[in-house]
Amino acid sequence: MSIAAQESAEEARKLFESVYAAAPAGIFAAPGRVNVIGEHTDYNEGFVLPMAIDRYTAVAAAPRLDGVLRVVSGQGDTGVIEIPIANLAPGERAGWADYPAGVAWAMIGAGALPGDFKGADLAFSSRVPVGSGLSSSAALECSTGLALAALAGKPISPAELARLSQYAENEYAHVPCGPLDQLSSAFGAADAVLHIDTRTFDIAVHPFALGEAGLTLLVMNTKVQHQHGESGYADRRAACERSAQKLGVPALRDLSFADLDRAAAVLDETELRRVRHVVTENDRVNRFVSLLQLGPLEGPRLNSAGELLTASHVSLRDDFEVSCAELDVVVDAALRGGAHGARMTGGGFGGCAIALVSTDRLDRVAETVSESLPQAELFTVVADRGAYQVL
Ligand code: GAF
Repeated sequence: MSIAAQESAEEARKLFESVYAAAPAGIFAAPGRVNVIGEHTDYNEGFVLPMAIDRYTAVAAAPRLDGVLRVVSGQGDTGVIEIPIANLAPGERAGWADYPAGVAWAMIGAGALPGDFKGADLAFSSRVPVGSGLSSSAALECSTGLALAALAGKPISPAELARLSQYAENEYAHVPCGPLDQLSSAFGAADAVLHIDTRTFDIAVHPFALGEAGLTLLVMNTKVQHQHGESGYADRRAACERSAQKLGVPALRDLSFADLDRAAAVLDETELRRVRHVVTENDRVNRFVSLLQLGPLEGPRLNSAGELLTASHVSLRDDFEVSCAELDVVVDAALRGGAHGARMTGGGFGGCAIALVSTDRLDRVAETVSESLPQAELFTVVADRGAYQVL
């Protein structure tokens, strides 16, 4: 049970009852995520280390019998959107409803919903900030998938939920994301980070009870909105795939430090920097996990962990070039204020950064960040459980 999920569930229930004038058959919740380290490695079949956070999208749901999917969100001003199931097909992007519609479409196509699926009423309420790099779309997708599967009486595994949610985002919403966000939302665990090998989808769960170690994870939302579909995300992904091809490997995951000299002879200067980020970032993820395996983050281990986070940011800023001025400002300010390490999290081009902070320095760090970027919204997060049926 997650208190945060229950709060969102209650909001979704109220919305459902006021909009559809009936009681929902069930309420489901899926979290956003913070990626602790391992950025832009997932579509290179590399390593990531996310945690699900205590910010959820909840959906109250009930079946329909007339072949219509109706969706409404407490956060949007679009009112109720009606989508005939027979019309579900990828096309022009139409807004937030593409995500639940895409999941229904993907599930029907994969047999996770019956071919004669008769529709549903869905009411969403979310506390995951939209477009801020905390995976609001994955939370929307995974909560939808759980709800529709339950309404149809066909249970869905977390792996299938993540896979179909990513498929919907790629093929229906036309966002070329990797599997990081959906795996985090589906598999998240309280007080734990997930060490995911995105080639095999093997997941190792490591304790990450920061509070017990006197640590806090601070999220710094720059309020600069990103849009992966329209940003340089697709460009970065294409550069990685092109570089792998030029180097004759299935994915950049297959390169080590030793390959960087060879890469310098084959790639142009920009491609080389993109590749160097991916190779060094995979290494940083695995070094971070090694530190966690040695015990709670304290003393020299804490310093090393903080250095890895900051090195990740520098690499994303300089080699991968997906940071932005506001992200750099909050990261620098957090470090000046005494954070152990800080970095942008998620796809970049805006959105959020995170800082690993000793709890007794939290006020000082927050003050320094607020002075440097007054528009920034600051909040703390803990690792919470993945998608589940709340009621
Ligand atoms: C976004 C994408 F959706 C993920 O798949 C991942 O590539 C991330 O950016 C960068 O690590 O969140």
